[in-house]
Amino acid sequence: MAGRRMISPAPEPPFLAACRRRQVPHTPIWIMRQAGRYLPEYRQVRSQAEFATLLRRPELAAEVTLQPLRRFPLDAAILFSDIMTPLQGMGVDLSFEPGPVVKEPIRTDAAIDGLAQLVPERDVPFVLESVRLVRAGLPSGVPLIGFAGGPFTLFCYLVCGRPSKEFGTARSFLYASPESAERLLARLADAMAAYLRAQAAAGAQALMLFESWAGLLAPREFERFALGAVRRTVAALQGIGVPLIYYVNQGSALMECVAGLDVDVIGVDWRAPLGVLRRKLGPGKAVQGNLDPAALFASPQDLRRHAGRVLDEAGSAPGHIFNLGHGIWPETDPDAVARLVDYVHEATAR
Ligand code: 1CP
Repeated sequence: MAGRRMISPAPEPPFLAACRRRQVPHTPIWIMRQAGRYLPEYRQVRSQAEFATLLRRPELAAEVTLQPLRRFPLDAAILFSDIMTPLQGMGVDLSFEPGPVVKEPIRTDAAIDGLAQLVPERDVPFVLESVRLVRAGLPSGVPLIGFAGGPFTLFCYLVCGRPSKEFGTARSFLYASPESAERLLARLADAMAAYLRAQAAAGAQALMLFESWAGLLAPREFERFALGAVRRTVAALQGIGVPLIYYVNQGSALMECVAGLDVDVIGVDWRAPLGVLRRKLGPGKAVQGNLDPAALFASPQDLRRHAGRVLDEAGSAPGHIFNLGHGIWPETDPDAVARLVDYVHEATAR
């Protein structure tokens, strides 16, 4: 047997194991918007380059993606990009001020049909190059999450043209021109499937859809428009071999609708306890969430208590990924993130 060694396969990273509802050595944690403005090192890079430039320069996008991983023992990285990036690849003229502003909002069939088909390798090669660079720089136990906007969330920005509290123009479009709305949503659904598939081919190890604004919809409109479109994306990704995560902000009233979606993980905001949401989702889904981002402003002792409550609510069944219920705020103290990550790891070590 001289010279021969048994090489046991590397253990599955806790984040991927939790996505698949397997046993984990500790509850994995990552933070929505973990690469961003609350980090001085991000602001440093950002002071040298516009946000739009960061997105298009793979070495900068990769650097910013890796920054939070150097500070905190997070269980996953998320690609630094924006949900609007692939729309630029489809010919949409937009700027970041800092939220996305679309020069000519899309409100007619002619404008919908004028959207170019997205061919990721041709139209957004810099995103795929960023994925490759990040993978090369990440330790093997820390998977990279690729992402796209949920079709309805992209629809909101395209129809309204800019950030909005209620996205009234987009929501009234659903009622005024439902067939046109479905047409635009189908275009977006297909484009995001192609975009996510290309990210996985470039090395992304999980894929997340950010449906930030579908929680504004009534249940029937959510089902018809938002879920209808995301089902189309998910159907086009079946068999892709990496876990799929569907995050729906303000979606606690929609969990029964979402339970039937063919994804591995449902991401949720903080407005309902995880235990209640898990019961509605059933045993076939892992959950990701759901600490209020505001809780990071609590004293260290209280932060542990709030995070502990999320862990208690998640329960002992496998399939919980700790996260905030929405993106971290720019005013957050990075030391609070460090304490949260350590606490979740210590409290759940098995
Ligand atoms: O000035 C700057 O630095 C730009 C601010 C910024 C950043 C840091 C924008 C503009 N986008 C991003 C990065 C970003 N956006 C990431 C990667 C960073 C990470 O997660 O660590 C991701 C995943 C997003 C996703 C995104 N963009 C979403 C979905 C998640 C969510 O928060 O709901 C949405 C809705 C957007 C649109 C967008 N882009 C930028 C802003 C400020 C916004 C929000 C606008 C609004 O409030 O409607």
